[in-house]
Amino acid sequence: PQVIRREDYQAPAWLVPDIALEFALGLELTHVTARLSVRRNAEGNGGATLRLNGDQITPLAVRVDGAAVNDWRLDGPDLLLPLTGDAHEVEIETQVNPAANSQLMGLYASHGMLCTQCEAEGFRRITFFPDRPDVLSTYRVRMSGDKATFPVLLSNGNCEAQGEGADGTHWAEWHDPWPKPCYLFALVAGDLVANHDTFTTMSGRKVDLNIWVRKGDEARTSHAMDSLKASMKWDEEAFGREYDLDLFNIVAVSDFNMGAMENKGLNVFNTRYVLADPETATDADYDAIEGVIGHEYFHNWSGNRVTCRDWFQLSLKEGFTVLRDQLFSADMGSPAVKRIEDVRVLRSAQYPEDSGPLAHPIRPDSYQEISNFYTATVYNKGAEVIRMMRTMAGPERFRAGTDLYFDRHDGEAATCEDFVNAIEEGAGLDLAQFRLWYAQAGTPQVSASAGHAGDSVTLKLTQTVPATPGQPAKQPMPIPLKLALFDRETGQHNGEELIILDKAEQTFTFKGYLRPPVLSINRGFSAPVAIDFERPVEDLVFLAANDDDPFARYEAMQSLIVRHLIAGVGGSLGERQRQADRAAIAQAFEAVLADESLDDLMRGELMILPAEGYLAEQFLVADPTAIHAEREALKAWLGRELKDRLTQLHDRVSAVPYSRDAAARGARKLKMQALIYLAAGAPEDAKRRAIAQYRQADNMTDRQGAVMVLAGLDGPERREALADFHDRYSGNALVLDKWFSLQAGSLHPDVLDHVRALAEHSDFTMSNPNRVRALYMALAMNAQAFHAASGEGYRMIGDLIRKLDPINPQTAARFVPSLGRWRRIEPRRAALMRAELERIAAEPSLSRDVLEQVTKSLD
Ligand code: B3K
Ligand code: ZN
Repeated sequence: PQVIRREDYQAPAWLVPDIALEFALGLELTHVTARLSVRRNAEGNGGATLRLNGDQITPLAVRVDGAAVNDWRLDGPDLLLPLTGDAHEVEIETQVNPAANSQLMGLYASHGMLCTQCEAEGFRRITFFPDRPDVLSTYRVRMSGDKATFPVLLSNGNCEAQGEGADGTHWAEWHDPWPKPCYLFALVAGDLVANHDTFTTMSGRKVDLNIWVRKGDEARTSHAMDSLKASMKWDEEAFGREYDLDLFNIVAVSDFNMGAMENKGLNVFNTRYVLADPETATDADYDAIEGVIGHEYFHNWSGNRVTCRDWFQLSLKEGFTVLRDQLFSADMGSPAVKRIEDVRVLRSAQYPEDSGPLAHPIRPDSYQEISNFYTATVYNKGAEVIRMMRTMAGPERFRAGTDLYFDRHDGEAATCEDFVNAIEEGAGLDLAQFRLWYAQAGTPQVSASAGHAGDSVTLKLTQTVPATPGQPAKQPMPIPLKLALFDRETGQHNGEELIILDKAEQTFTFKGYLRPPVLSINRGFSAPVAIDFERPVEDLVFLAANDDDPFARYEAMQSLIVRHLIAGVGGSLGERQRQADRAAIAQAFEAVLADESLDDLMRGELMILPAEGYLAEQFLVADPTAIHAEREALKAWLGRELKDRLTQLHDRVSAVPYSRDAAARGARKLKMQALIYLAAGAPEDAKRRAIAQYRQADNMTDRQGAVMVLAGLDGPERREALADFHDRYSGNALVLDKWFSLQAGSLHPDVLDHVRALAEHSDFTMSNPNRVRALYMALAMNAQAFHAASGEGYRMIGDLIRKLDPINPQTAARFVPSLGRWRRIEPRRAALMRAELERIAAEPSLSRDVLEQVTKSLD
């Protein structure tokens, strides 16, 4: 397989300042004429040949400066065209079949509409073009098609003309004044209706906003619209970024490979990040919509106005934009809860990536298929790395840095190095050593130990960055750690400090402490590192009750639980210790339940047990079933021990009427948590409560929560609830996705049988990525089912990958990492996982996507 390397970057030989595209639209046949004005790049050192990328397309005609030519040739999928001068007009005709495009890359059909997805390399499936992000062009797009089939015709920028054609056709002409790389091109044609609104920018530009959906879905777009307007306002205030066109369109499509896409002026969204009403969307869905709408909107600056030079720089736009959407969501809701959620995602999705066979730095050095690098590392760790710069500089100086970055690179295709330089200069930071965070993969491990003598506290810290594939030896990195030293008696500290650990080993001294204080470290999760701090349980109990940093408080509770569960799984937990630990954990829970200073959203957060994936990370070689059992046992014990408190809690919050305010959302979150513990500790009681909650539910959060609990328990109520849920929402694809997920992710012992039956269900289809993920991602993340001793869970995911790969390689490849973690799993299961990977590898014609992931996982 061909390996693309970062160090091999070369400036493009030819530039394409302008492109005019003409589409004769049809669901089964779309004819494309592309007129490229090409100019030899003074900075490039290519020859006289113009290389245009293609993918599963053939040229119908090639013209240079108006005359047909035939001295072009194909080099694999690419078209090579010899040119004599320095500037030409190249015209190429191609045709595609959107209905047959099951990969959902390029131009494809979905429910009778046409839409595009070009990032990263989908444009080359539409026409021949230098498909690389450092070739920026101004686009003129003319499209025509049957008016009844495609009443709405959209592309980037502004619609400059439209009219009627012959035989019931019509046409529209769009022009985008902002030069952009082809991955930001978009076209949509279909029978859509819009929720229309306007937003006036800080300089007084009135922007028309449209959210386009299929008929009948309009009523569920108001939250998305509110989120869009809030994003536009927030970016002006928080980053000084203003919208730059008179029109902003969002289109919702139900067949989509990922969440959404930031095409200039025409964002295309997965319906699941647009449509919401209380009856069909959970509170988590509402939050996700706000976050994704924000994320795509923020890309207008971090990604579109300043784009990436090459795909190795992906984190330049993604890491930064994730940070921006995190800060936005924090400002819209609870910053404390948002921070905890972000860290939970990082730990359960990114840490395993960083410690597995697919580990890569946030700026990778090589790839075979770029689609495989839209990862939690590039996105979420990328955001953490930029957040550290912000922490070190402080928000104001960081803002000066981002201002400089946008200013300096507006209209350019930039690199991560450009970003770091701008922050360094604008914020006044020395980031020389910090650049290692872009280059080194692996989660740094920090060990801490504290001593006390006289009035001084000494904190000894060591760091190691683990070896990762291709990177056997690492250098120490600067790790910014926020900390506070609490007096045990007063429960107070003298202010938060920021220390930078930038050596392999370092000691920090703090004076003025007559009593040994309790140390709160990595507050706010100031660095994405794992901290190993041996300390007495009392200190954790103290912090869990007293820490004024909400993240640190959560962290103390988590540590208390993590260390107990690890000892339990490792078999090193004596009965006395088990009782003592449990008592401490129950005490911490009681404190959380009783603490009047906490709001319910935060209270609910503090009650969530550490995820199994994160627990597995604590072991060199994990036994997922043992981890699952130990965690369930603690849950059941807490459910029994705190039964009265939990039933009181469930009663209290069940009385809170539905609204979207924080108090009511907090109530619903606690309702869920209370039911989860009761289901484990007092199943009969929980069943009754869940049934009542299901019947009374006037919103999806409560209804889904009740079904989730019932789906894990046995008995006729389970069947009844699932059947009712299915029938009630049979016309709503997004809710049916939940119906699949709830069963595949349930605690029921027969999940594998359920999944097997669901795969045959008439509502299941391999052609819709949401549906595939709903069933199979839920299974892959359900430890007890996926890791069933028989290996059947592995087999089902392996079969899925083999079956899905020819249909949709990008989505198929997303399932490989679950099997790829075999090295970190106990040997018997590891062998079964490996065998499954080998069975996939033996397939005769794997996609580049799956092949890369599988071979790297077997290496
Ligand atoms: N930039 C797109 C992701 C495209 C993924 C292509 N495989 C969405 C986003 O991050 O905003
Ligand atoms: Zn993004």
